Amino acid sequence: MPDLAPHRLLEADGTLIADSPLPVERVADLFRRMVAARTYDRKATAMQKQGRLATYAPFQGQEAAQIGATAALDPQDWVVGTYRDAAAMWDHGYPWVNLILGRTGDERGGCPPEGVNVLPPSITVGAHMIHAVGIGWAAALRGTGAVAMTFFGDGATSEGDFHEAMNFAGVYATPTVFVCQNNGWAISMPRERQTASETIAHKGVAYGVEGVLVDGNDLLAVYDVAQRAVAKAREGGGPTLIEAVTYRIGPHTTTDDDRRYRPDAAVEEWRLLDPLQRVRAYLAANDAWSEEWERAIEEAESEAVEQAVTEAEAMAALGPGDIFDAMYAELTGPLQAQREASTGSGLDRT
Ligand SMILES: Cc1ncc(C[n+]2csc(CCOP(=O)(O)OP(=O)(O)O)c2C)c(N)n1
Repeated sequence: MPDLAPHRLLEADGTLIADSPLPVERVADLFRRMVAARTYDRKATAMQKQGRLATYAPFQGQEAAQIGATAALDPQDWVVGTYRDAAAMWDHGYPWVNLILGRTGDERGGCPPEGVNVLPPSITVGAHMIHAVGIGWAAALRGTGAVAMTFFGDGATSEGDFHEAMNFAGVYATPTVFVCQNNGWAISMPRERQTASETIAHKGVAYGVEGVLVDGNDLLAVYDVAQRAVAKAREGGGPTLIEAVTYRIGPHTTTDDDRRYRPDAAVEEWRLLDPLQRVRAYLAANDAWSEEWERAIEEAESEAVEQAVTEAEAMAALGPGDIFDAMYAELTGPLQAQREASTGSGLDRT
């Protein structure tokens, strides 16, 4: 049975309460990545308001849950996440430009560079966990040693796909690490009404999958449990279900008004548990942080995101014929005819 007290290594004030699984320099590098991710999140939210992105799902408050977990992966491993997992995806190599294209509805966003083992974000809640199990199973059959890590929310654990994925992973002992970011909400549905399970980590019991509860706003604790789960999966020990308890500070997406269903006070309470502030305080206590350094990271990343936006906006728009070329290796007769009809219609802008 999972422990009911979430695993924690860093207190909210940055005090380390047990041995750190990482040296200070490595923690500083992970902090840099968290700052970079938050810079992207802030800019993407602003760009949506300027009408340059369609909708955007902010992940503020969940940086430790995502980057603490992906930090435990090797490049050969896979990340399979959702619309809210841009930090995890980017951290594992998915370029900002692809994420931005995806948010403008441009399908090219879903095609990362060769060798980047990250699937495009799943908008269908829960469906991608099955893919992560399949990827892990394939890796096990091929003996590559790769692990698939999948990210999803508390709401996704009420989907049938979650149960199918967990069941298969348990039976076949696939190298899959399930990372549930319990951020308190599934749009306007609070966690208490989502499931009667005491914790989400407990849901592993029924499938013979080890469940682990962790403070999702504690970078070191998330890394600690993730690296143990990844090592276990790589050695053939099967899947783990990690429940990272965190909070969605922003609205569900830029189309949501969260003030209509949750009190500001709750959000303010969680702001005090900010995952970046915790690591900042820890690094400062170890003489490994300065305001100038953090500002320089923000400026550099802001510039990198600007460049990605310029690149995305400069791309020629897709034409009707492109869907055929992107979807099929070979066109059947009727599809060929449809392609010709669409590109000959004068609508093709390529
Ligand atoms: C199969 C499916 N059902 C419903 C939706 C609509 N929907 C989009 S996000 C969401 C809530 C998901 O909540 P959770 O899994 O907790 O993730 P979070 O958004 O909090 O990160 C819902 C119901 C969807 N995209 N896919």
